[in-house]
Amino acid sequence: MTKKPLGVTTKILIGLILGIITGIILYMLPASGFKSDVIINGAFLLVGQVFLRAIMMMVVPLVFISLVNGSAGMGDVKKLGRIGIRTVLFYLVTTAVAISIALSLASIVDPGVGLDLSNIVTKEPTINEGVPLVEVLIDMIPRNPIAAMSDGSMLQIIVFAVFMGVGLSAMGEKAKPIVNTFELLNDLMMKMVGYVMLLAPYGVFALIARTFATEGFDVMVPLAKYMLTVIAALIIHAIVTYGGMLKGFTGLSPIKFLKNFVPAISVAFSTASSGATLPVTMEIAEERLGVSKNIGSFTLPLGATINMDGTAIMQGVATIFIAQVYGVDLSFSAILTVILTATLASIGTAGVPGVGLIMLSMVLQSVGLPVEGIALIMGIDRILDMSRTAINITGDAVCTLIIAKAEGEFDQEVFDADNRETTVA
Ligand code: DAS
Repeated sequence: MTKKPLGVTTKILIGLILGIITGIILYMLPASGFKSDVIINGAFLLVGQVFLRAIMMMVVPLVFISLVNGSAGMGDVKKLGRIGIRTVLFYLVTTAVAISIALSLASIVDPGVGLDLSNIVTKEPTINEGVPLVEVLIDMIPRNPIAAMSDGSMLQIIVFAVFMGVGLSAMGEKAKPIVNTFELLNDLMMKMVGYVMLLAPYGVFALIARTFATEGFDVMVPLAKYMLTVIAALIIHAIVTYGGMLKGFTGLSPIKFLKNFVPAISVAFSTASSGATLPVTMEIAEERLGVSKNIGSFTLPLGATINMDGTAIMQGVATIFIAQVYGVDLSFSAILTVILTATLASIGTAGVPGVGLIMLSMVLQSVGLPVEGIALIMGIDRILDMSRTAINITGDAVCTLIIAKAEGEFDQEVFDADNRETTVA
């Protein structure tokens, strides 16, 4: 019997595991020109960045085309409005739950108590004054949709594409040629994403191996309690909140969801970017989770931008950690302010590496904590960024699945299918 070739999903998982092992081995090997120049900053940098750019290249055209296609295909504006409100509500509530879990866990663990951080190498933190919510809402309307696309302003692209889709669906039969064209273009985008996915196993390996080979593990020791508290809160949120929501709202198996969603989680972990992972998240949602194109093309780009539960968790733990290091006792109203600020802060931030740490300065300022505290945790943030990005996109997919099922735009057969690989080439 001929051996079934390994599918892309399995290869990505192998790439992830081998990447971690290779990176740690390289980290332990003595420093040498060959190791750093040829392997880490040569081969791994090249393969990792080529893969990262290839998926980034797909984000704007895929989001624009799939959103026009999805909102035009939605049929009526009332349904679009209902789905929009449900989606935003789900995202905001899960983010508030996420940061509440983080604050509670951090208040029990006390990661910042009794720490001598004088030997931590501190870098200048990036200060984010934050943008008032009103300005964030106004800024969602693009002055120039082409400029929004060239800048990759996701919320502005979403607003313009949905508006265009609503116009197309209101035009009825007359717009059929344009709607058909967008349907074909959407299929083309998915085909191109499939080709890019062929690179994923190698790209994931190279990105992970390079990160682990260059990460300063010795700096992690004094911050181990902080890191473990963030990771524990991420895991609790994934199991309790997402697992509970999935089981409660849809009756679907969280384990089966996880098995279907592994490729997207692997790409999110290796790239530390929800935005870069978006093409993979959208393809997996449609081809392995059974979510209809119309729903996924609307809720996932929105989620990649405004839904960052993992980020909110880091911000919650970091706020308690920094307050404890500086000996500040946060009042209950300050804790509520942190929950509100971090939830709102996640709305306007694009899903790119390190954005959560920049937004943390806004959260700290809201409760009068010294922003310099960010410098204490910057050195070890990369590994946490990768982990929380994986949670960010998982939250997007769980909310999308719940809404798709509620709207009758879900294919149980696709979700239940076994041993299927995402279509490539
Ligand atoms: N890396 C961000 C993302 O892409 C998350 C973060 O920085 O907190 O979701």
